[in-house]
Amino acid sequence: MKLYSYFRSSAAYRVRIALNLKGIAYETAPIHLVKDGGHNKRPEFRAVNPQMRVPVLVTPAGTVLIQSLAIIEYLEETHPEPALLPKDPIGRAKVRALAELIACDIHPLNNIGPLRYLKNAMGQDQSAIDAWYHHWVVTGFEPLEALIAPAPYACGEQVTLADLCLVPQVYNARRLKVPLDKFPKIVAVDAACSALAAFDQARPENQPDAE
Ligand SMILES: N[C@@H](CCC(=O)N[C@@H](CS)C(=O)NCC(=O)O)C(=O)O
Repeated sequence: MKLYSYFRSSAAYRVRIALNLKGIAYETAPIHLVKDGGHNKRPEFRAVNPQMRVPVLVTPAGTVLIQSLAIIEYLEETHPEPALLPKDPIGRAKVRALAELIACDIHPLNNIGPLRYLKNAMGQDQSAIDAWYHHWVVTGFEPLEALIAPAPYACGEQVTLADLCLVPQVYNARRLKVPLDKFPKIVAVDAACSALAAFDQARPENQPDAE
C-alpha cells in the first residue's frame, strides 16, 4: 500500500496508527503541506485527490481512497484483526461518536486550510489565530473528557478508532501549547496509547519526512 502523508497531518497520523496496529506494510509518499504554499496544491497531487488533502491510501490494486475515517473502516473490513471497533452495535456507535467528535467537530476548525484563511483572507494576526485554535480544542476536549473513562484506552481495554483520533489531536494540542491540566482522562488515554509501538512508530517525529 502507499500512503500519501505529511508528518504533522493528524488525519494521516490516524491512518498510520491503524496500518501499524494491523501490521500492514506501506510506503510513505510525503506531501509537504506548507512549503511553496503546499505541494498538495500541485496538479500532480490534485490528479490523485481532487480534494488536495492527505491522507490518501493507494491499495495494492491501485484504488485510491481518501478521508481518514473511510480509509480506517476499509482497513478494518479487509484486515479485521486487531479489531478497532467493538462487536456490538451500541459499542460501535459509541466509539464512532468519539472519533467523530474529534475528526468532524474539532479537527476541521483547526486545520491548515482554515487557519491559513484566517490569516490571509481575514487578516487575523498570530495571537488571534492561536486563540481560535485553543478555543476549539478546549470546546471539543471538555465533552470528550466527560465521555471517556480510561480503562486504559478511551473505550475500555481494547484500542479503538476513538484512540486513533484522540492521540493525534492531543499531539497537535501540545504542539500549539493548549494547557491540558483540565483534561486528566484525555492525558491518561494518550499516555496509555503512546506506550504501544504502533502509536510510537506513527508519531510525526518518526516519519521519513519529519523536520
Ligand atoms: N476529513 C479529512 C481531513 C483531511 C485533511 O484536512 N487533511 C489536512 C492535513 S491534517 C490537509 O491535507 N490539509 C491541506 C489543506 O487544507 O491545504 C480526513 O479525515 O482525512
